[in-house]
Amino acid sequence: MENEADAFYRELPKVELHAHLNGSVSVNTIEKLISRKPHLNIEHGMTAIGKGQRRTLDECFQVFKVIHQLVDSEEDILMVATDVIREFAADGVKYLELRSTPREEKRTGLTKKGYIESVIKAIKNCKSEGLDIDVRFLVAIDRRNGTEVAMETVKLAEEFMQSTDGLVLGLDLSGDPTVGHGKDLLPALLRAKNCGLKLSLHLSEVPSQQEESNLLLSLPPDRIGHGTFLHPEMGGSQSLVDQVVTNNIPLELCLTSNVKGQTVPCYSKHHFQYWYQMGHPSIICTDDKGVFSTNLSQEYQLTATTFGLSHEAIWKLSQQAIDWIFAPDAVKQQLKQKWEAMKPQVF
Ligand code: 6MZ
Repeated sequence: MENEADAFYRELPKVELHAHLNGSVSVNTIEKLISRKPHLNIEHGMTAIGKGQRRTLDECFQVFKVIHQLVDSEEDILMVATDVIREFAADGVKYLELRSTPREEKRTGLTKKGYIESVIKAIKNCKSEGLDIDVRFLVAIDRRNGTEVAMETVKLAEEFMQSTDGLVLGLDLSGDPTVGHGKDLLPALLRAKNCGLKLSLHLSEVPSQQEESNLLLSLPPDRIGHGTFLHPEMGGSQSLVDQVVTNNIPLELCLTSNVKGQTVPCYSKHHFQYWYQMGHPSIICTDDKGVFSTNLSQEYQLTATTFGLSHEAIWKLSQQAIDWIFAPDAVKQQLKQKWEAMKPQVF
C-alpha cells in the first residue's frame, strides 16, 4: 500500500461492495504464496501496480493471470480469502461483499465447488475468530468464458445460495471487457435474477460497450460496477443515464483502479463527480486493493481531497452505502445502528 490514510478515514466504518478476491491479495500474502511456489519465479512486482505507475487495462488482466498461477488450490484460496477478510476488517470495513470467479485446476484437484467452499470456510473461520466484519460472497462470471460456463456458474451459485444460509447472495459479471458480449450471457443472468440471486454487473468499463450496456440494463441489474462510459460526457448517452436513474441502480466506483488502469485520465476527471452531483447512489470501492496498492480508507480520502468533500459528507457517503448491500433488511438495520453508535459528536 502506498500511503496510510488519515485516522478519520481509517476509523470511518465502511462498506465494501466491489472487491475481487484475487485482485485483493496483499504484499504479505503474495510473499507467502511465492514461498510456497518458488519454481514459478514470480516476483512481487509482477502482481501489483505501485505508486505513480499505470498499466493498460489489458496489462492489468495479465496481472490477474500471474496471481491465478499462485492461487490454484483449496489451501491457497482458504489462506488468501482469510487474509483478505482480516485486512478489510483491520481497515475498518464492517460489511464486505467479496466476489470471485470459481476455477478448477486438475493438478491440485481444485474444483469449482471446492473453490467456493474454501471461500465460505474462510468467511466462517473469520466469523468464529470474532472479527467485526460481516462477509458475504458473490459468485463471479468471467465474460470471456461464454454462455455455457456462465450458465454452469449460475447453477452453482443457486446451489450455494440455498445451502449457505445467506452467505452467497448474488452474481458478478466481470472479466476483460474487450472480450465476449453480454448478449451471450443474458440467458444465464436472467436465470440468476429469476431465482433470487442479486446481480452486480460490470458495465461500460471501456468505451464502445453502449449496445451491451443498453441490453444488460434492461434486466435491470441491482448494482453497476464502474459504469465509466455510461454518461454522455464520456461517450455514453442520455438514454443509458436515464435507465440507470429511473431504476435507481447504484454505481460501484473504484477511483484508483480506473486511474491506474487508464480508463480515466486522472482522479479529478473520475465519473464519481458526475453521479454524486446528481445525487445518484455512488459507492466508493477498491476493486482490487492488492493489484492497485490501495485500501478502502485511502479511496475515501482520495474522494474527499479530489472533490472537496467534508468529513460529514464522507460519513454520509459511507453510511448510505448500507442501503445498497445485497443482504436483507435486518442486516441493514444492524449496520445502521453500528454507524449511529460510531458517529463522531462533531465533524
Ligand atoms: C473487470 C475484473 C477487474 O475472480 O480470480 N476483475 N474484471 N474489470 C476489472 N477492472 C480492473 N478486476 C478484476 O479475481 C480476479 C478476476 O476479477 C476480475 C477478472 O475476471 C479477474 O480475472 P478472482 O477472485
